Amino acid sequence: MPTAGDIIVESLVAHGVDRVFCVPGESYLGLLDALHGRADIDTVVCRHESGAGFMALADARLTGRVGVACVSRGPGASNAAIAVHTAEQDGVPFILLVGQVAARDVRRTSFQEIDYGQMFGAIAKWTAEVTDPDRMAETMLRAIQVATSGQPGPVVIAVPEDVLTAETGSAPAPRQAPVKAAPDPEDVVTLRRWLAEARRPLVVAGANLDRPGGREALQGFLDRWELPAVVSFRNQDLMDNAHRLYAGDMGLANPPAQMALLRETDLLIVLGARLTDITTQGYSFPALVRPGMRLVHIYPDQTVIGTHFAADLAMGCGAQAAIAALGGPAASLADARDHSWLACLKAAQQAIATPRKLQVDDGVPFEDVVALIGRHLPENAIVTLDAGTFAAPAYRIIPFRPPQRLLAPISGAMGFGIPAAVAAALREPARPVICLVGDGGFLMTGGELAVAIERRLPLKVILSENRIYGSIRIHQERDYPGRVSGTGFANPDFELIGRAFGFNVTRISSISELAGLPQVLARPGPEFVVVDTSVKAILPGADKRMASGE
Ligand SMILES: Cc1ncc(C[n+]2csc(CCOP(=O)(O)OP(=O)(O)O)c2C)c(N)n1
Repeated sequence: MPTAGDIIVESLVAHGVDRVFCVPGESYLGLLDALHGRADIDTVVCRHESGAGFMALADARLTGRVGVACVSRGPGASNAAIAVHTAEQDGVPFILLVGQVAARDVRRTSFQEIDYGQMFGAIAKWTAEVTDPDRMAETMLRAIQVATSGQPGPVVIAVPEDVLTAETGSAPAPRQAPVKAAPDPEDVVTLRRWLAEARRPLVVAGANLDRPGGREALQGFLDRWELPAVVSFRNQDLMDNAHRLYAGDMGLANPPAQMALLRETDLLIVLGARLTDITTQGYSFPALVRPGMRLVHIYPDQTVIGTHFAADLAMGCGAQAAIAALGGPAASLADARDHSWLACLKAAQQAIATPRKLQVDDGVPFEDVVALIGRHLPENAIVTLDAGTFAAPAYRIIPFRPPQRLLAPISGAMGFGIPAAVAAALREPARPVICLVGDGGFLMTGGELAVAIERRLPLKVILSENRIYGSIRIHQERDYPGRVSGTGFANPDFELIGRAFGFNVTRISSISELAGLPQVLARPGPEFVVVDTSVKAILPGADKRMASGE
């Protein structure tokens, strides 16, 4: 008879999961045993539960399936909490499987015991503790369904160690497709009319299009209906940034002139995005509560549309379903659109994307590094970013073009970049994977490069060394000029660290040395590049447009 642990594994496999990320614990030996010897599921052993969780999220974003991490009770689950939060913020389907104390000791304040319902109640979509092995299959079915449907997100399942090893007569959860909702036919007729008559329509394209076929559907929709689009926060890889209809992204602080242009729209179609604080520029675009233009919000979760901004059409369906239903225009739109406005939008985006020429004497402006990478990015590259000010130019300057991918923490979580790169290289071994990371973020999860050694992954890591928590120093200098506190640090020898992890190491200390970077990145093996990054280039006083990349 199968154990509850077997039921977990079989249910995951039935839903297409072929890889899980773990840090082991004695609390879930039964699950590890169920994974033993399975050819259909790869168990990736990580060094920190945050790394395991971030890897699961990056993997989920690349596969479109649920990401899975397995961790031990108390300490393991606590380390993994950042991935649960990031899955919630980034809208990524994620299951965190936690070994729990033995069933008889639950709620006795036992060693390493936590009530996960309380711990994760505010950030997980659902949390369950399974006390009956016969309910394991049902729990897995619900976990996968909740994690993948509507607004995808995190689910936490805790299973006492003795329940994991208990036998059950129940069958594993069979594959069940996520719920799909179709748009209302009357709304489709209305929106087709509005699309045909709008002078200055604008699409805000979001993460719901980050799934198989989503990018092609978006581009076709924009082309057919002659619609300019901005992408929601950190979703630059949804469309070709050089396309004439790409109008940029909703970032941490878009320039006022660009925002003034965007506000001229007479039809704002939010397509597969949530209207969160950054995408709405602090709930100012569109205006709370009456948007000031026709607002159409299309999103597969009815609980997040029409909640802050009154929508003229609130369509609770997936972006691709809406695009398919809308078809194409019945007549030419040549006279409908305000072409000078389209041109102004594109010009504004191009101005933002133009690298600045910064003259500094304290190292390399990281913007120069990013600009060079942008010019030489292989057409199938995957770029992973950590959180930090070094990443800010990447969102503006790198001209992403599908199938290139950007994996960045929408939640702003430091420590995401390296694990995401490891997971991406495991999932897409034929594609170049480049990780940009700061010296602060690297030391949070850089240990996961051990997985890259074990799996022989030819990662390219570019580490920005500026010896400060730069993003925070920028805010500090702005708010408390000259009063540096808690934002500087000393570093280990990163070249030695890179070598210790089996990388070929290059240091770039001056702008003249930068020219060799494309050749380094073109080499086949693992490369670790340490850049002596200028601080002067990012602090107030330099042209600091959108400098903070937190
Ligand atoms: C886990 C986590 N801790 C703290 C922060 C706050 N934070 C955002 S950016 C940043 C500094 C990042 O420093 P570094 O990686 O060195 O990059 P830099 O900003 O210097 O380019 C900090 C501390 C965060 N976003 N995530």
